[in-house]
Amino acid sequence: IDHRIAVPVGVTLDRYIMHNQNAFSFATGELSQLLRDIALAGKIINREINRAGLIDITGGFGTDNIQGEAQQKLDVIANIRFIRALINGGEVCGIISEEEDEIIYTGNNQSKYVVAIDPLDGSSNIDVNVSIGTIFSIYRRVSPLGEKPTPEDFLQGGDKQVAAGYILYGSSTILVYTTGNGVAGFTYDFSLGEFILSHNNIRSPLDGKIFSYNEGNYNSYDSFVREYLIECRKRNYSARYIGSLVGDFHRNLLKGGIYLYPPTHKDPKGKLRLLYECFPLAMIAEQAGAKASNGFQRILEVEPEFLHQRAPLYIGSETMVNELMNLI
Ligand code: P6P
Repeated sequence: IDHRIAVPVGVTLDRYIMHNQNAFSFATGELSQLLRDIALAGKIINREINRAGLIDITGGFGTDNIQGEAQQKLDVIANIRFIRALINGGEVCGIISEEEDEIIYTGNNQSKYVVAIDPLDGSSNIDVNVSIGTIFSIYRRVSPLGEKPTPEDFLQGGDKQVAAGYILYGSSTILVYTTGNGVAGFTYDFSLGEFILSHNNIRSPLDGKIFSYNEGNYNSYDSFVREYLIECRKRNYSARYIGSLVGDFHRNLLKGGIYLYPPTHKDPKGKLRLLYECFPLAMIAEQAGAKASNGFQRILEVEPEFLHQRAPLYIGSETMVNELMNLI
C-alpha cells in the first residue's frame, strides 16, 4: 500500500511514526524513538518561545557561537533543550549543533544515529515576534558501534541522510519531516499537547511566483543571479523575505517559490551551513518534488569537508531553480 494515502489526516505524530515504522525497513524502532525525542524538544521550545517576553529570555546572552554570531538567550535555551532531549532519548551517539564548536558526545556509544541540528534558526527575529525554526538532519553512524562517534559520521554527504526535518514556530507550530518516503507536516495542537498530521504527503508546485532573497546584498551577487532576479521582477513575481530560512522555505514549499542565498562579499562561500541547514532542507525539497543547488551542482552531492561548512543555496520549485541554473 502507499502509506502516504492510507493514513487519515488528524492522526498524531506518534501513530504516524508507528504506521511508518511498520511499513518501512527501520522497524527496529530506534529512528522512530529519535523522531519522538526531537518532537518532544520542539514542544518544550515552543512553550519557551511563546512566553519568551514574559520570563526575560529574550535578548542577547552575552556570548558568541562558532559563527561569531551573538547568541540569543533562546538560542542557548533551545540548544540545551535539544541536546538534553537527544541525550536522554538514548538513540543518538553524537550531535553537532550550530551553537557548539565541537561534536557533542552523548555517551550513548551503542546508539547508531548522529544528529546535526540548528536548534533555533533565524534567532535575530526572536525578540520581534517573527517566525523562527529548528532544522535537523539524521545519519546512521559509520564509525564502530561502542566507540565515540567521529567527524566522518557527520561528513557522509547529503544523500546519506536517513531523515531530515524542521519545526516552524510561526502563526502555528508545524513539524515537517521526511525519512525518504515523502514529506509530512504535523501541526501542534496546544489543547492536546500533540503534533497532529495536517499535511499528508506535501508536494511542492513545479513552478512559482515568489522569490526570496536579501535585497540589500543585490550588488554583491554574481551576474547570473542578478539577471535571474531582474527576470523575476519583469514577471511581477512577489518578493517575500522573512529573514528566517525555515519560514521562507516552508511558504515556498507549499505555494511554489525560490529562496536564494548566493555568495556575498561578507560571505563569499555563502552564509548558510551545509550540514544543518542546506542538506536537511534539500532532502525535504527533493522529497516534495522541488530542487536545491549550490549554483554548480545538486547541493546534496556537495562533499562536506568540515562540520560548520557554509554553502550558497538556491532552493525551491523545480522550474525556478532550473531557470536560474540555466543562466550560469
Ligand atoms: P540575512 C538567519 O540568521 C539565517 O541563517 C536564515 O534563517 C536567514 O534566511 C538568513 O540567515 C538571513 O540572512 O543576511 O539576509 O540577514
